[in-house]
Parts: sequence; structure tokens; C-alpha cells
Amino acid sequence: MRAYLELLRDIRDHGVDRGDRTGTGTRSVFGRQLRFDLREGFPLLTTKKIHFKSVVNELIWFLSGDTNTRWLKENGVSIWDEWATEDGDLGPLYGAQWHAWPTRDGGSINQIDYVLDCLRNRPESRRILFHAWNVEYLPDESMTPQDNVAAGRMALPPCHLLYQFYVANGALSAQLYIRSSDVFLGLPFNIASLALLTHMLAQQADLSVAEVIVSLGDAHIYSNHQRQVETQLAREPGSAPTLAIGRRPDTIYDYRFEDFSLHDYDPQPPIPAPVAV
Ligand code: THF
Repeated sequence: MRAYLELLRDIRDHGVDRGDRTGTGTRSVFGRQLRFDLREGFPLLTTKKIHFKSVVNELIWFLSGDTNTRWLKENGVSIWDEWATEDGDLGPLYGAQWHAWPTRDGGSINQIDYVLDCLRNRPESRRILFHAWNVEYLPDESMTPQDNVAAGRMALPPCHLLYQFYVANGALSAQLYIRSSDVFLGLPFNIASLALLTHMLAQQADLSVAEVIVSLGDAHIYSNHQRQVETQLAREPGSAPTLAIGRRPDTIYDYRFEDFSLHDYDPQPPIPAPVAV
């Protein structure tokens, strides 16, 4: 995860200070790429503790097509609470678009099934991707997240948009485009989640794993994360943990938190930071 720490340093030293939608203020750079080789370990940050349970359960929740925070809360995950309505609703964001992209005849398309079909039957395809930027359902920016949900729109537009996969020599790689990356808080989650999804898809399609790549649009540090960034940059990174998957579930939708275990994850303490809503 040295590349991650270098990105933090790059933004701190070379970024431009700008206002932002949330009113918090950010320092940002535009257009960066980080790569991690999954054969060298699982890319989970060691310079602060990452709540791995939140990463796993959020991904299981996305894959299931659920867009209500109820199941997440019951499973110890609170990272989506800020944007939800009182009933826990988030509107048709990630899970809905991944699992059930709405079609004009009132039906839906499961993009995850499509990806698995490609991986199994057309691994050389250059179209193995799924997308969450469904423009018809993007929020109206003059309304609150909760009012958008009430109007049938997403609570907020997807940050991680486009997932593309590539198979060579029986090994799966993945690249994710993130249009707007909260580098201190969100990015470590997004990298770990992409790596986990790659392991799950590889297991389901009888492939091994190769690389994960994140391509970032606006990569920013929020002004109220500056102190936390300094704390993190003063720490020495440890070695990467490894991921083990305890069984092979029948489908990509049948994974449970207990199926995953991290070995040799020995992180430094958490660094609490406020999330901009
Ligand atoms: N909005 C903003 N401003 N930043 C984001 O990273 C972000 N996301 C998702 C949607 N909107 C966003 C939500 N994902 C945390 C982590 C991921 C989030 C939101 C919040 C967070 O607070 N992490 C803490 C503790 C986590 C825990 O205890 O489970 C941390 O210290 O890592 C990016 O996709």
C-alpha cells in the first residue's frame, strides 16, 4: 500500500485547494492510477486499522441488490447511515444498478450475472464490465439525499462507477474507475472491496487472481482530514495480510462474512475522521 501513501503525499504537496459540494473544502489532484498485485497479498491498509467487516458486508449487500441500510446495521455496518432516509432507504444506487439495472419494458438486467457469464464462457472479451452511472436515476443536485430517495432517485451519485475485468493465463485482473475519491476515508475501502470482489469472481469462475487497478478522477483530501493524514504519513507501513476463503459458495450471491479470513493483518490503530455528507 505504499502507492496509497505516495498518493496522499502527492495531494498534500501538489494538490489545489478548492471548494466542494459539501462545503468542507478539499485539496485535490485529477487523474491518478494505483495498482496492487493480489499475488503479493491482500491490499488492506496497515498504517491504520480498516474495519474489514464493513468492507465484506458492504460488498455482500451490494451484490444482493439491497439498497436499504437495515441489513447493514443488523450486521454491524454504519458507513451508509448518513445518506439514508429514516426508513434506511438510499434509492436505486449501487446494489440496484449492479443487480437489477431497470429496462424499458419494466424488467431488469443483472450485470453481475453477465460478468460471470463472460468470465466463464468468453474470457477474452473486452466487454467484461458493469456500470453504475444510470443517468435517469441520478439525484437532483438541488435536493437533499432524503428528498431524492423519496422521488425515486439515488441518494447520491455513484463514486465508484465502472468495473472492468480482464483474464490472461487463467488469472483475473480488475480495474475500477472512481470519479471522486475521498482518499483518506473512502479509498482504502474501495481498494479492499475491489480486491475482495476480484477474489470472489475468480473463485466462482475457476480463475486465479492477478492485479487490481484503481483509476481516479478527482482525488482529494478533505480539509478536516489534514491532521489525520499527517498522523498516517508518519507511520511505517507493515507487510500485507493474506485473504483466505473458507468455502466455495454455490453462487456469487451466497457469500457470508464468516467465509473470509485475514491472516497476518497487524495494523496500527484506527484514525477517526469525520465523513463529509
Ligand atoms: N462520501 C464521502 N465524503 N466519503 C466517502 O468515502 C464516501 N464513500 C461512500 C459514500 N459517500 C462517501 C460511503 N463509504 C466511511 C467509510 C466508507 C464510506 C463512508 C464512511 C468511514 O467512516 N470509515 C471509518 C470507519 C468505518 C467503520 O467503522 O466501519 C474509517 O475510519 O475508515 C466512499 O465510497
